[in-house]
Amino acid sequence: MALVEESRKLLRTHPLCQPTTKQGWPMKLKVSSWGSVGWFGKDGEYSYLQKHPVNGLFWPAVPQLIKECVGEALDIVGEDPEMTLDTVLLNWYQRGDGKLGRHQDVTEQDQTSPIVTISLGDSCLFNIGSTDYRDKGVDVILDSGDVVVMAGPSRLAYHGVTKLRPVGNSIIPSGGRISLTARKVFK
Ligand code: MD3
Ligand code: FE
Repeated sequence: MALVEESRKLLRTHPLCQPTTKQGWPMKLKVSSWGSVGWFGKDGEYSYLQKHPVNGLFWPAVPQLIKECVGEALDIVGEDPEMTLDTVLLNWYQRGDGKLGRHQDVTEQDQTSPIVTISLGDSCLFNIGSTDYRDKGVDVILDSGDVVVMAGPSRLAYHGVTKLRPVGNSIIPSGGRISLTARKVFK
């Protein structure tokens, strides 16, 4: 699958790194990015870095294929398909223990533009609630090829990746899940 090929190409120059939570615990996923900035967590804070946290290289430009997929998704739901993609975060979830605790996406300066995510590889159980953290939310299965657009009030909803579903998938035969999340970070 071409998006997996693009991901593998990114990781040859910009290898996966494991972020830490604000409390300093290693997160159960690894990340890399395309774009002018890339999300990372270290030293007790979450931020957008201009360079890879280990090798210091600037992030590569967002591939045309990803721009096209994201633009088409935005167009389908009636959002601006020309939205600037300041970053595309690649999250890697290992089969077995990959997960992401419940959180709101608030590292961005622009917290009103939509967020678009493409899921690849293993399916996962995803939970989405509301802007009230006490809301238990609903569980949704995200399968390979699913594209989610978080626009309007859902943009600030609490969400998380509960667990992977360890069943064979043909595009990442060794198992695991990749999510590609496109964002406009700057206003
Ligand atoms: C709901 N990623 O990177 S994707 C993240 O599957 C993140 O890798 C998850 O949460 C993943 O921050 C979830 C779907 C998604 C992305 C952004 C959202 C759901 C969202 C923003 C607001 C609400
Ligand atoms: Fe998130």
